[in-house]
Amino acid sequence: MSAAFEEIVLDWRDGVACITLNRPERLNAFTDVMQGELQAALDQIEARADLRGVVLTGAGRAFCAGQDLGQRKPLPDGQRRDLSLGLRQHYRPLVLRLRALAAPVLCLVNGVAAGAGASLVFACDVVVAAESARFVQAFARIGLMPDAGATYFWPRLAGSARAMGAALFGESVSARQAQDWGLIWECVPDAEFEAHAAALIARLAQGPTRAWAATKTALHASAANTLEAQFDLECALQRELGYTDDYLEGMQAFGDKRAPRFTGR
Ligand code: LHQ
Repeated sequence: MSAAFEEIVLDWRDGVACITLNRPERLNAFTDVMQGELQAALDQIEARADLRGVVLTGAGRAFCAGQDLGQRKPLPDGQRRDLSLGLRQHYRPLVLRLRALAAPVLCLVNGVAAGAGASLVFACDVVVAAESARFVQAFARIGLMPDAGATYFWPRLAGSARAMGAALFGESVSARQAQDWGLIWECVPDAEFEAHAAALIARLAQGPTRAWAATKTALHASAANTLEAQFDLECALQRELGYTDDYLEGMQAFGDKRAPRFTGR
């Protein structure tokens, strides 16, 4: 099943929502239309009780070149723009909603991710990049600072020194380097990327979705929590998981020495 949008594609594969940013001629740069469509797609995704996962990727040779700069040109009458408006209206809800989804979000970085495109990647739970992909904190090149969550994600994932160097100098970080830095989970040779992506999507569709949702909640809460608070959170979440069908099935499958057949319930 797929829903009709102009600048993104939303495909459903066995309960996994696959979102493709789809303006390849502009390297999938964000427009207001695309942002509106992403919000509408998230409305549909959040409403699905049978959601097993979400995938975010880009069409063509790029993942996303960040904000479409054609939509942020200087105003004709010499007035300056309030750049916080678009950030609050579009990027903030997008990043926060992806983080809060009750299923894992997989980012398949098929090509270059720049500016806010290289922020959005890290709002996802697991990032897998093709070897030829690269991450560019392009903001300084146009006299801006990293935004859309970049100053939150990059230092937490890669450490302050690397986040600072990448942000100030805006040089490309290769997918291989990103994996070495701990920015992403995995860098995959280009020739294997498509098959690997399909296997991961199938894996999302068959996973213990509620356990994965609880895992992402706990891991995302970790950076701001004390050990005591984190322990309490683990207790609350694991308590819920003890009542799920997937836990029963997992235990049964273990006893039967077979692979579990999780339903995500
Ligand atoms: C583009 C873009 C683009 C439009 C390539 N827009 N056309 C900002 C402001 C306000 C508030 C909210 O927050 C933000 C957040 C941001 O994201 S700011 C940062 C915006 N992004 C950038 O500055 C990145 C600009 N792009 C690039 O640096 C390069 O294009 C990268 C490194 C992504 C890829 O380089 P190449 O592979 O050499 O491709 P290219 O530069 O030749 O681009 C191909 C075409 O895409 C080209 O158009 P053309 O008509 O010449 O074929 C570019 O103009 C267009 N394009 N990015 N963001």
